[in-house]
Amino acid sequence: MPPKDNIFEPSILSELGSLHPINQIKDSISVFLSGLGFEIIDGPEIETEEYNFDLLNIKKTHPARQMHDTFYVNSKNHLLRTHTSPVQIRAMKTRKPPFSFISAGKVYRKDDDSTHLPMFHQIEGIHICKNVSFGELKDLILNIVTEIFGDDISIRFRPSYFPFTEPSAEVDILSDSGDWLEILGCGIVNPVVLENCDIDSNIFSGFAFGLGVERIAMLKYGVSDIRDFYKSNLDFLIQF
Ligand code: 2U9
Repeated sequence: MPPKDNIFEPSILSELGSLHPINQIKDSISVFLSGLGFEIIDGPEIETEEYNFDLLNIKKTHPARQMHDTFYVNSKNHLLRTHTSPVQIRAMKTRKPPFSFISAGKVYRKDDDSTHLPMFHQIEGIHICKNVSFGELKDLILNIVTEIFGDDISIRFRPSYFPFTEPSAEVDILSDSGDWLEILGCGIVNPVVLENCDIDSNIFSGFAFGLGVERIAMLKYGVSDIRDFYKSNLDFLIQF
């Protein structure tokens, strides 16, 4: 009788292993942005309400702050970061502009369905300088999206709202079937956020963007269920 789970199955033994597809995409976007001059910064995954919400101009009444959207830790003051933006806030408070940062890593939200998970990965970038323009932001976003999806990709900017950027936009890519699919968000950093970090908004301005790595991976590889990335199913993972 063969063993029930054949651990000597040749295809498993001969595989050297490789980076998880989510880390492959996270790393390749980070390397690309670091080549454009963005400094890669890191920070804690357990945050305070002040750094995760208040300093980003997310008001006390904002729905994202509710218990059923955010994982609070012990007291109500500590939480699992819901985005990597507090990493940039910490860097902005301790450094003098001009600067360009990217933060990449795990974020946590109370979500669980075929397109959302309670843990996912984000990459965010911020560029603070004198006389920053929305045109420069559009050019950078087109470069990022082209790097991920290739030269033939078409994008559009759609007006949106985020408390930490003003004006804000969401960016869509055009799919083969003619549908516009949301890929990332961006905007001009709200002067309130600059002032919260002791940066004079009369002298400096900036742009920022954020993307969900799992969403990019789903669109790039045509994966319809985000949970497939975390089932540890080698037949699925070996494809990347
Ligand atoms: C600071 C100031 C502004 C980062 C930005 C977005 C727009 C955005 C979403 C993409 C998909 C989150 O993972 S997602 O759900 N993000 O749309 N993020 S602008 O703006 C910042 C960041 C840091 C100090």
